[in-house]
Amino acid sequence: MAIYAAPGSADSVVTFKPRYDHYIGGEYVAPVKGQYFENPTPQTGQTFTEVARGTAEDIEKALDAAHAAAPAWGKTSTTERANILNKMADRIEANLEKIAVAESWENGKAVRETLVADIPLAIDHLRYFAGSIRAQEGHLSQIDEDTVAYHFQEPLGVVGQIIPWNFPILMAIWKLAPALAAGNAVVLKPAEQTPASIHVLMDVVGDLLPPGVLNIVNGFGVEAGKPLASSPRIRKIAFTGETTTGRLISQYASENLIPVTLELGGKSPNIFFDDVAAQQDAFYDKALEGFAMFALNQGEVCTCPSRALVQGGIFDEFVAQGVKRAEQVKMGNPLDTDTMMGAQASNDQLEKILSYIDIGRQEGAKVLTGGERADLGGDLSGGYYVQPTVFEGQNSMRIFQEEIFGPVLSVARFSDYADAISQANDTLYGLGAGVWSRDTNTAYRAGRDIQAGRVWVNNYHAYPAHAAFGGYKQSGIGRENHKMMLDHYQQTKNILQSYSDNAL
Ligand code: TXE
Repeated sequence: MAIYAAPGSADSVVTFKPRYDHYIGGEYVAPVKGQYFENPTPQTGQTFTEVARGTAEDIEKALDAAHAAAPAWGKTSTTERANILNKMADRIEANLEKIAVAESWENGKAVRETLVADIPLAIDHLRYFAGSIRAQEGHLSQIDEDTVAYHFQEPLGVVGQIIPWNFPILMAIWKLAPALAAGNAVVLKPAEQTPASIHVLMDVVGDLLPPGVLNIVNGFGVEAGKPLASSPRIRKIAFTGETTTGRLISQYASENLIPVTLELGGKSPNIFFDDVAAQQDAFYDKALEGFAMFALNQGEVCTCPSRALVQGGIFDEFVAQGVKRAEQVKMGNPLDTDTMMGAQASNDQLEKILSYIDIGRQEGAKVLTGGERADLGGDLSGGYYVQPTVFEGQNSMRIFQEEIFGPVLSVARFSDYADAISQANDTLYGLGAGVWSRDTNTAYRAGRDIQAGRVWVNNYHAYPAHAAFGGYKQSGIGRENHKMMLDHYQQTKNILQSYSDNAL
């Protein structure tokens, strides 16, 4: 049993169990095959707990529990469901520090972000969907004098959700809040890199939901994720992860003819027009901060602004100052509240990032800063740390085209508006983008011309619950956040009623 505390109050002490089972039907259930896997912290590389290694048999058990719970849960009033979601939000808020520390310990991300972003956003998301479901109104069509078409939103029933490791709690809540608000029962599989913090969350909120409404099966992608996503017993699958995995999920779903929502990879352009440097003022400073945002969450964000496109007139000076800003990103122990960038989430991810840094060098891109694994000394020597790295190169290079998912920025120059849009759209992906300009017409036009589901104008990396989020092109299908997401977890029942006794 391990206890870890962040600097702060006694509330931040987390006690991880030595072993986590699956959470099925409101209780912890050992895996049918009796196997467990080790879970290391990226901070030091040391194992701190072991976790049930789920298989198809465990998924079946969870689906049994979900099917038993779904009919009654789907018939609860929207007020009742909203109250439960609000209570979940309140409990998380009361345990915010503990959950933030757990996530930071397990994922390697800086606790100052989990404290002010990941967990508060999760809380707000629950409250937003508690409000949205109560505000949802049906539609009525007046067909003729005696005939009315009613439209009811009904839950889908039992749904599957598979999430990644980069925002373990927030990704879970992004998917759970609308699914539960809409009246579905859920089987969720967390990423194998970050299963424990979800169980810290379940210890806090699990008792608020009727048993079986929310079930968590741990395990690996092919062993536990595939049997869930390909099960004929789910009515929808929601997935966040790599684009190649998303393609598989889509294939499984097509066998069962169920809807699928996919939130996949990205290679987001961050475009800085010449007028940004018209004055060295607060706006300019904000733009420099936007440039350095590639290091947020160690670059492990699907919308990481990993390609900076900077106009020729300001390129040299702006990039030099942006690099200085990146060098001020303080790396360190993720549990120190002044650390801005912590450890990569896993050894695999560390190796992937380092291999892309090699690829960048081999392609002839110039390293402007960073470019190495970081050894933070002491206990942290075995941790998965990488220096924030900036390359200068061309958009055709692999480091501009392939998702690295680390603190690695690739910078290229553009000449004019058309060139900016052409380079920005020269990618398989279309998840996020940034546009920085003092000229509102240029900024607006760029926002419309970029093929991406989310374009931040004069800001970046904001994720309010009521702004739709999702991908164009190979970055995904469907949207998350915003009340429009309820549509992904509901089906429409139309009752076409005649109020006339006249013959047909
Ligand atoms: O992703 P996977 P990985 C990108 C990022 C990263 C790369 C690999 O570039 O370097 O993907 O990460 C489950 N059937 N993103 O390997 O494999 C898996 O267990 C069912 C971007 O972690 O897609 C985990 O729960 N499920 C991304 C989840 O899918 C399967 C966030 C994600 O794992 C499965 C994460 C299968 N066949 C990584 N195979 C983003 N868009 O934010 C795997 N899984």
